[in-house]
Amino acid sequence: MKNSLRIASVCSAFIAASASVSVWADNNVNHGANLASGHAPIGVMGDHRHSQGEIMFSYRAMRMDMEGNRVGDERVSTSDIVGSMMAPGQFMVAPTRMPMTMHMVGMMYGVSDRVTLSAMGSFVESDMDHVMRNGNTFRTESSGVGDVKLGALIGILDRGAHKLHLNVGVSLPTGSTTERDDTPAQLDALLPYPMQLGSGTYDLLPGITYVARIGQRTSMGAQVTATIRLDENDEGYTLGDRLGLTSWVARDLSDQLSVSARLNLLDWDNISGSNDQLNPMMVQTANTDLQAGTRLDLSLGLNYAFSNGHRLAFEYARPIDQDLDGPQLETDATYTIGWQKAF
Ligand SMILES: [Cu+2]
Repeated sequence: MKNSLRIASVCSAFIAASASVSVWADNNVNHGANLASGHAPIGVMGDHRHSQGEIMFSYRAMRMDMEGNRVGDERVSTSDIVGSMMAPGQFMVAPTRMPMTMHMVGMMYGVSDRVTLSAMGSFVESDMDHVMRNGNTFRTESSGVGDVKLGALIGILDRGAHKLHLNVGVSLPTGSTTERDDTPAQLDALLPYPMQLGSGTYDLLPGITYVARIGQRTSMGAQVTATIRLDENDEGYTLGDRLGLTSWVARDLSDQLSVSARLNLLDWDNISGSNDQLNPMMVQTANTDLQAGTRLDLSLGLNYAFSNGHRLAFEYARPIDQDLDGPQLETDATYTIGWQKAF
């Protein structure tokens, strides 16, 4: 992790921690769960619990745009990546662009006032555009179901306007790790790691979430989550572990509408092991040592709570800084739109 990112991450943690301490004394009886800001920005998962017997359905669509490459925090051109001849650190092919869309359908159920269970399924669609050393371009595509995530939110503190819960979960390997498509080099070629739909492994999803209300019209929260891979997949590799740290503030403009700002720090490791059908000299996306990175996003969001209980929300995230083991495609923007309804 580069210094600027380390500093930014420490700062965001401190902002969240100091805000938490400063509002600790403020005991607001109105928990504000029905206000627009009673739910976190839509990009945050597992932020709220439900009361006993309550059930919630949700749908989210997340679109991530990646274009252009980086090594560390510096941009590199595709001509630098492919070069004019085979040289160390250069590749036959360079990816130029990858839009990815994930549709997520979720359910939450309050087993008790303290414990909420959750389940989420997803459908993933990705395209990747490439340029070859000779200047020719081509596109590969993959789509299908992603990994299913099961979890529980376990309340550990509920004091007036302050709530703290543990997130425990597991990701099941329902997404494919054997997606194929045609390339100029080979018909029906195995696609590289970022174009696969699942991890292929059972993953542990631990986390901790703090949310609070500050006065009548403001909410805030902070969440730390991790993805820990428990085994090796059938193809012989394990995706890198992931760590996420996020903190947000939301303000109700009316009972229905809130606006939010959020910092989100993500850190992910390289792949261990490898799929020996992929040639790491061909393209960076097939190289297990060029997958790790750290990114800090700033997000702006809107939550709208209809009086009949339906909720709509939108969040737009843009990286402030990213540092990638590269060459690796950089992220330019993430959009999330979602619907929620509790019964
Ligand atoms: Cu819910």
